[in-house]
Amino acid sequence: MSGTDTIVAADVVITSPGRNFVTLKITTAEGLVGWGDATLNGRELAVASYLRDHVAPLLIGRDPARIEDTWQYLYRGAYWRRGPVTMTSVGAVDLALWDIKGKATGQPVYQLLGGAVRDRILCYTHASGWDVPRLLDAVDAQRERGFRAVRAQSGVPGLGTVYGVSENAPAHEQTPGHKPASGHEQPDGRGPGPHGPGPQEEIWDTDAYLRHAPEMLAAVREHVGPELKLLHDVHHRLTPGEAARLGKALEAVNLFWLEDVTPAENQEVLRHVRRHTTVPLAIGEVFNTVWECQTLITEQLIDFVRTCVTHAGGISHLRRIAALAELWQVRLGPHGPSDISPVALGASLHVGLSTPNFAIQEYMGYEPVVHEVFRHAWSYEDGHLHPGDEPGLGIEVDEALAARFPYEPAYLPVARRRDGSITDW
Ligand code: KDG
Ligand code: MG
Repeated sequence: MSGTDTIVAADVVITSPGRNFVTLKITTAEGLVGWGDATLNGRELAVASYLRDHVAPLLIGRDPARIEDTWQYLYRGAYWRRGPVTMTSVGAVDLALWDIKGKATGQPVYQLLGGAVRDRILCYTHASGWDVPRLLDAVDAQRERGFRAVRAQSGVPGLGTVYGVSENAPAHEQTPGHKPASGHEQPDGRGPGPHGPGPQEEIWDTDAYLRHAPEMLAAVREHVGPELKLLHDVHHRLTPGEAARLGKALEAVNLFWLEDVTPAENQEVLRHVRRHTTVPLAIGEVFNTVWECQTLITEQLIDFVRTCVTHAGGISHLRRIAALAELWQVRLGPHGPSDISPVALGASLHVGLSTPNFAIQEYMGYEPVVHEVFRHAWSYEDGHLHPGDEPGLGIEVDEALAARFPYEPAYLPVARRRDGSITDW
């Protein structure tokens, strides 16, 4: 890179090949193009506007090589800091600038981050089943695809859809991002909200879940034997006491991690959970900065930090979180659901290949058309991912194909307790 290149355009591409993705495209005077993911499931247009209306004008004329300075400019310079919309926008710019730096130097981004510290990145995928027999089939199917780590979720007896697991849902589900319910229909047993169109709603019953989860996970462990890494996601739904009880009940299952046991805002409660169980805890997919991770890391209240490269300020900031976590033997296991695009997944893999305390990458996979819109050098093989050796992030977006899939309003579902009150998602 000459150091004299400048950013001449910053465009936002919104596409919905089965689900919504927001992508930032930065173009330089020398003709380089960098891509960044800016997808925030269910709030996509807020990030698109933040980028188009508030960030893109500031980027024009800047030196694309000055990644850290641009990060500081958009974060500290904006006065209003943090939060998912801001940090996803900053993350998208950061990814696009690393992509440009890689293309300008002819290097894959992981080389610019210090080079590979491992040959490949362990990943985990999802298996879901309405009941235990169907869950075991789903787990077996993922093992046959080579996965050595599987997140197991099931329906709960007496409840309808539980976090995307419904009687008719495919075992290899996508993360929810449903179109608004019309107000009357009951797709897959889910009810629409009482106030007309909006997110689909599910009923949640903590007691029923706590009766079922230990039995369900013990059945999976017995079925798969000791080696498969098993994970389970609680989606922030328990109180500290309930979380401690669940952790204790799951100790014999030997989980790789138990995720998001309590709502992310109240970090103090993790001290209580830690006092009662040694089950490894993973938290942080909704965190956006190192400051939200600080207490959990420095007090060793978690074992894995789940911050996502695109929602937490990009490669530059995820590396800072990793550096802090390394001091406290906390490892990274970044969020990688189907509602972040293959651009973010690729960026996460460049961090993963070059960061010592990167433990595992979530990998749900994508529908075939998503792989066509976002062509990528990263690849899956035998339970592992690799970012590939193309310059930059190794992603090219087929803009003509992307344009054939216009944005569709979609929401994550909402969960209510049996008495009608809203519970954490
Ligand atoms: O958009 C939210 C989903 O990505 C999230 O709920 C999925 O919990 C999730 C996970 O661990 O992948
Ligand atoms: Mg999760």
